[in-house]
Amino acid sequence: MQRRISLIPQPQQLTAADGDLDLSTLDAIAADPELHPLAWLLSDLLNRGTGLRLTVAGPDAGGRVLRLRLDTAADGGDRPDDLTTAAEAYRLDVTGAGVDLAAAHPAGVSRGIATLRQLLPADALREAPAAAPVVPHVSITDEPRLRWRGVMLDVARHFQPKDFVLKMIDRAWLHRLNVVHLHLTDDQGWRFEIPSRPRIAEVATWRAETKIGHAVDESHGYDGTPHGGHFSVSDLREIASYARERHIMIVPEVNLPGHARAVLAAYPELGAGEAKPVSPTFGVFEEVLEPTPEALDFALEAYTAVAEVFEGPFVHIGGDEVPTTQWESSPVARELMEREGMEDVRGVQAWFTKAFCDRLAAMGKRVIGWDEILDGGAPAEAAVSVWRNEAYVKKAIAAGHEVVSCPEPFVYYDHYESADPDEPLRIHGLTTVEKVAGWDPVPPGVDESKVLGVQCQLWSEYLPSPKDVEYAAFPRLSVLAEVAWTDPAVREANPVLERLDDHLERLHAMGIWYRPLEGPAPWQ
Ligand code: TNX
Repeated sequence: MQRRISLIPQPQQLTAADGDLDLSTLDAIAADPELHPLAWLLSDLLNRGTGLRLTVAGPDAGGRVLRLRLDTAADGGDRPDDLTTAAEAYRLDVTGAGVDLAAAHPAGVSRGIATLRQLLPADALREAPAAAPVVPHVSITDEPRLRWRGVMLDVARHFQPKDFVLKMIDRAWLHRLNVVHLHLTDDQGWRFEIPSRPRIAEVATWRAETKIGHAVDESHGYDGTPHGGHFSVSDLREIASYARERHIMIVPEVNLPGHARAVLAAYPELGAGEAKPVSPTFGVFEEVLEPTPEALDFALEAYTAVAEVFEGPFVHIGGDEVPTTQWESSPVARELMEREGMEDVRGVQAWFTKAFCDRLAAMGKRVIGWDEILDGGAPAEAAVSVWRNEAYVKKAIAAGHEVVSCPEPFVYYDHYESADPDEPLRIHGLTTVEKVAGWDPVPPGVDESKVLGVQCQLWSEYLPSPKDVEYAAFPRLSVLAEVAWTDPAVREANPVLERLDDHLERLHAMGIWYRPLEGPAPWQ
């Protein structure tokens, strides 16, 4: 009988053999020069979790080694930066002779390292040398099903510190996700500095207090405590380089022209209405940018700031839930409508969308936006994060866009995890792990080649601290990683829920505040 090897995501092909390899019997990590940064990263991880010290040597090192190599014969795709599944494919062989990890592109080696981390005992994921560096003999051939496998952190509604963002990048990596989308701005806070606009850091990054919950009486439920925080330019750079080392793409989102109340608290002259403070409550607000050259300049400055720091191909322009109320009564917006011959006031958002897309394209970036950008202004090259229903997936594809599928019922992890009344307060909804495990992210009748992938959203209105975010994220994120990576037939043959208990040991070893499968934890 074959031994049981429990990994999440399940690799596409895995053959287990008898025996284990003790990595402490190896002489070195032998790696192609291009792979040395990954080799040192692996060496450091092994050291931290097991105490082992493996030095990094060149590709010609002899003896018994842990080998990382670029396999030029394999097809990594022509444009790895544009996301191809082939660029993330890898082969991993563990035998009595050592470890051989080969891929066409460094991104594939990075995914193979994530698998190798899971082959170690769970305790090797602790931040202390707690486990023996032993891995089972195995042969794995792997490649993701979908090109975009993401998690979105909402650092706007509740700020989350840089160290937590780095941890979440590491966790995304362990799950072979490749995208971390940062929702950097919203009505309740703007979370990165723009040095030429000092009032952002002074005003837009703080709110006087917060109201969580569905209290009917508007005068109740406020916590009376200021909340805020933001990333400096050097924080953003650190996040960018941490992600780059692991071949994780950061997708920065600056949400405009709506969800703009925080920045308009700092610069009310850019808005189409009266000045209001950074919002202490959640929901959809009227405050929008006025379609003036000054507001457009500001937006382009903000997009340029994130586009320069994060070198990935995508910038997210937001674009969701933009009320038109203020534009309806704004003479500037009316004048624009007349000048451009717009019949519908929605055209004002399309005007912004087009300007953002033009500027970002000139910088060599590809735009992605929430599905409201389908209302106009976005060229076919723009990708769409579809958060509403399947009809919008079809609408986006029919208009020539690629989509990232983000439907609320399956990937909004600010939703309840069960109907148990002891669950911590959530925004609404019900998304159990079983529901995630049973999801096929490519709906019938949809052209899979147009689905870039999937992404879970950790909207943080009801998730005030990193622990709350972890509790909401895990283990649903783990299951989603498998949905995104593993082919349907492989998933069917080896149900992810049967591997989840083993995986929770890993989450536990990493100190993650996950939700136990049996129900709400007493510490919540
Ligand atoms: C809808 S999805 C939103 C967010 C909220 C979320 C809460 C989308 C593009 N907009 O602003 O945080 O619902 O679940």
